[in-house]
Amino acid sequence: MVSRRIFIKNMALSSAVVAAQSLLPGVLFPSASFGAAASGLTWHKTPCRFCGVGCGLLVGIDSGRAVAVKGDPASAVNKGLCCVKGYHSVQALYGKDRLRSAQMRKNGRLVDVPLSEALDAVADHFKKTIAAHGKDSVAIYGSGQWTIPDGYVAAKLFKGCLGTNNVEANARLCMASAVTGFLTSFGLDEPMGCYEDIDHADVFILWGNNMAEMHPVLFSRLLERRQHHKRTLIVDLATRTTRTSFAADKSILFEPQTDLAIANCIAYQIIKDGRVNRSFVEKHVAFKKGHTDIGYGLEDGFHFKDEATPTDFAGYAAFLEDYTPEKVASLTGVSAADLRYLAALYGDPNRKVVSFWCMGMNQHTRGTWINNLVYNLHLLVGKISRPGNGPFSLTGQPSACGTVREVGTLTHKLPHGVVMNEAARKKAAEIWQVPVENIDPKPSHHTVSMFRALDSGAIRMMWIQVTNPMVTMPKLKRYRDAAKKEGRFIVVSDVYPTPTTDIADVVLPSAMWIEREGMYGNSERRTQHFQQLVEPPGEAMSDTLQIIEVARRMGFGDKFPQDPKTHIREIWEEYRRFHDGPKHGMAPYEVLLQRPGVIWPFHEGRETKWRYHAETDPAAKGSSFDFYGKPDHRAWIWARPYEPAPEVPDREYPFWLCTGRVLEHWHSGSMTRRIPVLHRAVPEAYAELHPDDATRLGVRSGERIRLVTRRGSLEMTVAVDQRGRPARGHVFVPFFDEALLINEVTLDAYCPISKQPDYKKCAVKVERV
Ligand SMILES: Nc1nc2c(c(=O)[nH]1)N[C@H]1C(S)=C(S)[C@@H](COP(=O)(O)OP(=O)(O)OC[C@H]3O[C@@H](n4cnc5c(=O)[nH]c(N)nc54)[C@H](O)[C@@H]3O)O[C@H]1N2
Ligand SMILES: Nc1nc2c(c(=O)[nH]1)N[C@H]1C(S)=C(S)[C@@H](COP(=O)(O)OP(=O)(O)OC[C@H]3O[C@@H](n4cnc5c(=O)[nH]c(N)nc54)[C@H](O)[C@@H]3O)O[C@H]1N2
Ligand code: SF4
Ligand SMILES: [Mo]
Repeated sequence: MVSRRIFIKNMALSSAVVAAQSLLPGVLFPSASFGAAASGLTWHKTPCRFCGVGCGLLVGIDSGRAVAVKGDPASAVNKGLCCVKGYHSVQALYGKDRLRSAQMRKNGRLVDVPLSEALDAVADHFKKTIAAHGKDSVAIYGSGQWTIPDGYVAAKLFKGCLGTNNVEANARLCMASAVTGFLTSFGLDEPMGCYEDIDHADVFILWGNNMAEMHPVLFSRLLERRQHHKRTLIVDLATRTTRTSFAADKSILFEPQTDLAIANCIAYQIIKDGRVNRSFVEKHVAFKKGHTDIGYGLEDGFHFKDEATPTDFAGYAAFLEDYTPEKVASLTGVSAADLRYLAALYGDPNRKVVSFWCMGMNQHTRGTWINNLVYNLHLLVGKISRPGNGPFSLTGQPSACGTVREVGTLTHKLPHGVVMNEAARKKAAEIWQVPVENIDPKPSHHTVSMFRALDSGAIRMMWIQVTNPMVTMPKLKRYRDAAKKEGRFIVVSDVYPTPTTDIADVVLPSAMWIEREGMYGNSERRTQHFQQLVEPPGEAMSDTLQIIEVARRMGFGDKFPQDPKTHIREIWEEYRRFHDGPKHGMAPYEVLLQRPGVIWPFHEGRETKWRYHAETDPAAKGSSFDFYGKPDHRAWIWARPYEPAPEVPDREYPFWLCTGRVLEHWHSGSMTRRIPVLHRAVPEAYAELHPDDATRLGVRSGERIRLVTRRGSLEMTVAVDQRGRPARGHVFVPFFDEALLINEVTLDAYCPISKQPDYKKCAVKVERV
């Protein structure tokens, strides 16, 4: 059996990081250091720049340069451990082609200009565009890699000052279904539990996430639990065999999209076996139905609104009659015995169960539904909100929670509440000191719609920060053509040249991570602060300051702090006013400075690790559970059916295409491909095939195939049994390679409730080249 430390060691070795400096004899990874001698080395805490696990790191600074990294032993998240990306993260600061200077497009070419000239041009162009086409012709598209202050000032400038709700972030591609799942089931966003659940659980069920590669340090905590607690079971439910499957006790493969039927079948069987926690359900649960046959968002101007209609336990049980193990087995490819086994695990009163998921469930045209359906299981058996029992939606990016979800950098959101709500608008207007009429009560565009509006011309100017949409949007060609249309003006803040800076009219060089001060918020509601530790290169400036500089040039200087030394503290303390109280209180700035992260709600000096139970949550009334996010103080079980994916394999396009990630690379690869060991480990994208399909097509690893979908085609190298193994009839391609843009062929269908696209499923033809 794989232990936590061996696992982390293997992960590093397999990616060719035999970096001697990070494998000192006798001690695993005390640190990784790069270059300079360790004479004047000083260590400083910061959260990791990469994934949503949010490991605490200590970065070694010598002569003004970040030269070493170790896991922070004081961090409750990783207790001194770290994965390959974390260890090498500081090298991402020092790629040869870091952007040091602003650029503007002149006669078709990007040329260097002084930063102040570029900022003037951005402010000017905003004013002109708004004057000519109205406030809703301008937009900002940000990221779950925005720090909390970045997102806060963006929301304040656009929603409060300019008066447009055209504020979105790449987390729409990532966490939107998680958000709508939480809101529909509980009325409040973000997990009720925390990582400590892992140390109390007996069973872990993974619903289509490759945790060994995507949340490696957290996954190692599951392995550690298993080592010390013999009855621990890890079950990997997935469409593809990955390193997670190999480390699991049981791997179950299912057909894409059929997780909906699996979850309903587990619920059916729990009821059949008499395993429902009757008293919990009677006291704390309400039953609802919504619309069905809800579409896929493929048409421009697509609109859908769900409505909850009440039902009851009997109605819900009758609905589940369609999901007997025998019926579901043939649809899903999972045996009836395995379906009953899963129900037995959830239903066993003597086992604590944690479910984990990430993009397999969120990037799903029924993403909201499948989130609801997994909550249903925990609610039926009352395994929720208590140590070791809980559904846990994992976040991808370092601050998808902290910035996008908590600050609310989405079209319908405000830092507290939604734009549609008058009280929320009043509160925002009061804190922002803007007239309440400035804040538009109507949401405008979600991400896909925003890029479609760039195409139609409804949006003319877009500022893109900390995201690389010309690699990561689905059905890419349409949205790239849109951005390049006559009369569109694109501003891009980045740290390296990318396919997105390639289409920009103005490029602003950004100060990255520890080159500025900021905060991130991770998957377990933990807010983590970091100081500026090194100087940014050239004229590079933080995204927060860029926004403040543009605001000042547009006449909103008095709305934002102007002192670069104190601005982050001032922004944080202003932002904190939105979240006062036991339901969402955030820690004061001084507390963040001292600790390696603080879990919110932070109330009267204490963290709230488990929400919705009176023993652990000061906002919960009574003596047990209180799902106070809903007006009836109950969590909602939803009857949601299985519905098929919009595009399924057929004669012409006989394979499923799934896309995703690998351990060594971060998304579009702009940072990790500039870290030599990570780049060498996985230098280019490839198409994984099942060995039987490879034989049938007459191709072997290293040979070339062409992938053709209804959107376009792409040639790449085949990989058989290297990193992962897709099921028969499936192809898997990672999206980190800007030279092999898999999003040229993906589909832009989305969940009608969350508006999150489904990058995991479309139909593809595979041809030997
Ligand atoms: N190394 C590394 N780590 C990362 C990132 C990175 O770029 N690199 N990115 C971070 C971010 S932002 C994110 S969002 C996460 C993503 O983390 P994950 O979601 O774990 O990773 P992906 O590779 O996107 O998803 C692949 C999985 O989707 C599942 N899947 C496919 N179709 C279906 C389906 O129909 N239903 C279900 N339930 N599952 C399905 C498959 O089983 C497959 O293994 O990783 C985070 N961590
Ligand atoms: N095919 C396919 N596509 C996908 C997905 C998938 O599974 N399959 N997953 C989707 C998901 S879950 C996500 S989260 C997105 C991620 O998609 P993106 O956010 O578009 O990808 P990143 O590579 O993380 O882009 C971050 C950019 O910010 C830059 N950068 C780094 N630090 C800073 C900084 O401090 N300031 C500024 N201004 N720039 C900085 C980096 O160089 C990089 O260009 O991709 C989505 N797209
Ligand atoms: S697991 Fe995530 S947060 Fe932790 S070191 Fe690795 S990339 Fe960074
Ligand atoms: Mo993501």
